[in-house]
Amino acid sequence: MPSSSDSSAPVQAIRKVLVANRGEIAVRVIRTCRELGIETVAVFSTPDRTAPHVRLADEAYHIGPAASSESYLKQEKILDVARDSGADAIHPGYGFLSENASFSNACTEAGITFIGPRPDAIRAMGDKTAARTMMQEAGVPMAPGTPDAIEDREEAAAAAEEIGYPVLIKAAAGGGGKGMRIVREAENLHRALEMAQSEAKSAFGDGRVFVEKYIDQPRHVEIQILADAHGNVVHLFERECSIQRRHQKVVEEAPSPILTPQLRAAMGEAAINAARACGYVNAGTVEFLVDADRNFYFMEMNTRLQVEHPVTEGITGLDLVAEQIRVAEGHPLRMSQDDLSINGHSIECRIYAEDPASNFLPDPGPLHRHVPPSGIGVRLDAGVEEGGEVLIHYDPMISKLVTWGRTREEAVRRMDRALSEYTIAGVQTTIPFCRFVMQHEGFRNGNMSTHFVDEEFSPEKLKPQDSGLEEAAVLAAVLAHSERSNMQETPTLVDGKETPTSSTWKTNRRQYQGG
Ligand code: MV4
Repeated sequence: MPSSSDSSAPVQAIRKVLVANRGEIAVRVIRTCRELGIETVAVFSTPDRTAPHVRLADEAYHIGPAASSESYLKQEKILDVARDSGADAIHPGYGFLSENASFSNACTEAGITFIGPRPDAIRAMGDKTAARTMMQEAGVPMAPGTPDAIEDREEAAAAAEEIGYPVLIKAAAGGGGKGMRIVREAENLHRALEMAQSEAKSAFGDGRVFVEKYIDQPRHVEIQILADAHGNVVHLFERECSIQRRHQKVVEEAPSPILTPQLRAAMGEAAINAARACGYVNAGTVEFLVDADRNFYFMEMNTRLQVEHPVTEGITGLDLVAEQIRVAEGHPLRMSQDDLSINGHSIECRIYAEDPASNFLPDPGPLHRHVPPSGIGVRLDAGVEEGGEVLIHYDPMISKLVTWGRTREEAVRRMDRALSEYTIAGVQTTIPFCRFVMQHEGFRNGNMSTHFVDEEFSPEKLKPQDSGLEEAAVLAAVLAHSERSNMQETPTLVDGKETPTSSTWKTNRRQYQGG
């Protein structure tokens, strides 16, 4: 067991968690709470009143209209619900308030445990130049670059000369690629600088930028870490996330097909040092770029539970939400690095209501049909269900399909099989695109970079049968289904119980009165 450097920190059991989120991640958190015997409180916007997370929680409170700014981002409203419902902790999920330092602080001030890092850690990692300086001091490998934001074109030109072209201009307040510009030649630097600064200013209200050596054709490899309040930090290996489109991940897997045990150990150690340097507590992710020669460079740290965490759960057998809760209660980690090992391979496909044939245009709408795949080695985390709706107000992700196999090949084949079973009608989805990826020779060989989608995918590569015959079969199924429900052959379910008919009432009354 890890040693405890601060044995005086109190352990405070969490009995009731408010989940400040919606969709699949809210469902994900509620499930673990239920397994742990922890009560759950859901919050919901008006169009989410019938959503799965509302039904699965023990209690649910309306917090406002559809717009996130008026509901899921309303700090005061959410804290009021926490107080009124007697919740002793808040889980923020990802997105929304999950990386909001002032919210983490406000929870603590209100005497409610924020299941996430402390505000100073969130703040330190939110400013990319501050994070760079901190990581430099901690000895975390980084691409050559300017330590601070650059003031003017002269400073930028001097820095770029020293670093060597090509360089990348990045926003200090950034992340997600906004305000980013590649510069291959000195003559383009000035224009790129101005564009990056104005884009950063309008996206983040902060025009500060810095310059880094551009790493060409990198892979995105991130390390999951877990840190307690006693100074113990472990890493839970890596996730390979190179299959992205416009900075949105589509397929993730663990372990990465390119890491050697030596590289894994070195990156794991670097990630642990990054977490220690900012006094990190909770689950977190340190993102790295890996170049063609397998050098790795710190990119940023995400101070939240990430969308793709299930692949790490797949290869470690851990429940990351359960570990987050234990750490938030003040327990020391229950495992040391030596207790951890990789078992098999896990892949996640994000299923979005987007049309891959039309430039991934979002296609929100009613889910007339949603038939999840199942079988050996298959997990589906969905935030919407058949009869529900993918709402236009939020992220159009429908679900995350996760497979596990003893080998990468088994996990890939299983994913392709599961995707082939997965039936959705009512909206266009990225299922055909994910099948394209699973069947791609480069992907099957584990040979991909962050340029994979741009370089390898075009709509005509989608299999035609994915839209033609299957759609007809689905339409037939929808018709058959609606006929069945119109005929009322099956009893209507309300809250998982049969609606009592007059005959069942009479039977029951007779039983009670006669008993
Ligand atoms: C880079 C890079 C190449 N060299 N930094 C994209 C989002 C932001 N978090 C950082 N990003 C990148 N930083 C250097 N020095 C390439 C990217 C990048 C990228 C990184 C990961 C996954 C997909 C990407 C797509 C385009 C660019």
